[in-house]
Amino acid sequence: MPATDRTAEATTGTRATRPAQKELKQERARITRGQILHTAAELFARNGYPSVTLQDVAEGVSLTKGAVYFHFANKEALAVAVVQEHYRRWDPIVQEILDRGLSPLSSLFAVLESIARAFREDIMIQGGARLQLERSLINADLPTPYISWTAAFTSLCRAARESGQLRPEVDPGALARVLVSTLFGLQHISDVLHGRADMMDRYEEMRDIVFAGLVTAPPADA
Ligand code: LUB
Repeated sequence: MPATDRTAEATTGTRATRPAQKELKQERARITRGQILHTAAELFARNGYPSVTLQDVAEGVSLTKGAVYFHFANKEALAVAVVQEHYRRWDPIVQEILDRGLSPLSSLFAVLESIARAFREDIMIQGGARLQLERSLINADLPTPYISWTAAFTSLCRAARESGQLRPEVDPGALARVLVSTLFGLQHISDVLHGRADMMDRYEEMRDIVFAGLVTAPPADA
């Protein structure tokens, strides 16, 4: 038992400490689960789903296999959790950008740039993306890829067109699909060829080329 628990008991020694101890225990379990997930994401990102074992994950977090099983029933469950966490990571990133109150086109560019940066820097994003590539090898229901970004980009493109920042003939859904395809492709190719070192350069060149013929004028608030 860690010192914190013993201390709490020694200090008060009453039933009143029980809820606090329970919270502490839950908090420790939450932290352990997060560590397992982080290590699993690293291993999946680096080695791919088929070659990772629960034993590798346990060793990576210095836990027994049993301790890992307490949190995740099997490797499939671990893969599902990494992919779910991949998608959860986007919500605060997008929210922070929308909260800036930029014009739609500037918001869209900021979101695209944040996605490229997250693919370069965030191991959970990287692990989740590799698992999605390997989804046919994973015997579990993973969230359907690409659809949530396609929907989000469609809204932003439509707003940018309606506010006159994109040419009126731009089809928001078509542009959204092109953006998801190119972002997907550029993060993958940057990973394979350059270990993601050139990700932001590839993003900027994609943005400049894709939008060159579509914007009515560069956003004044970028
Ligand atoms: C993105 C990947 C990798 C699309 O699901 C998704 O939306 C994606 C895999 O899960 O790229 C790029 C915005």
